Amino acid sequence: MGFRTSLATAALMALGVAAINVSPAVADSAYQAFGTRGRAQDVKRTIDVVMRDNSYQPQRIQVRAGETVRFRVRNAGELLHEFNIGTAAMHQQHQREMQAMFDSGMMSATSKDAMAGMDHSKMPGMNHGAMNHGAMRHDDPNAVLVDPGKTEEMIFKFTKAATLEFACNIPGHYESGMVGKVDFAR
Ligand SMILES: [Cu+2]
Repeated sequence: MGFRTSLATAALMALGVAAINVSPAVADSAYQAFGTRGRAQDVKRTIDVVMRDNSYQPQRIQVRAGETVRFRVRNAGELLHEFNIGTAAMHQQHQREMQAMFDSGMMSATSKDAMAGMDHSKMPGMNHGAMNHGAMRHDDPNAVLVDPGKTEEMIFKFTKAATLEFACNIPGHYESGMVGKVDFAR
């Protein structure tokens, strides 16, 4: 079971919600098939991405195998959005995990940190150390969640060409158009 899946499940149980059986068909570390966390000193190019409700600008990006790219991701919308690079199968799984986090109240439509103000002592069994709420998804080098009005950066190294999409896995957003193509230059 992946890290995020465990968190989502732990949150559901802690909140007394019936645990959803999220059975990951794709491991959370699946990004390692095509990339890894990039180092700032290797960045030669920055790609600016603007997210709105519900679209991306640009809708297509081009990268090279071996390239380290800094993504500067601005959320110009009024809703919470994600910039996540992965295969279609990875996005499908993340959509299930996101749905579980929304259902549990860990996230809301406008904030990745919906539980920040809640009293954690009333949630028995929760691993407070690991539950860094909104920050948890920042552990994934291939994804960043951006609150409305904010800008976040993500440095990713593309190690291998693959069939990839960038997408927002907040419930309903992928379906309404928050998905774009990653092209690999030859
Ligand atoms: Cu979105």
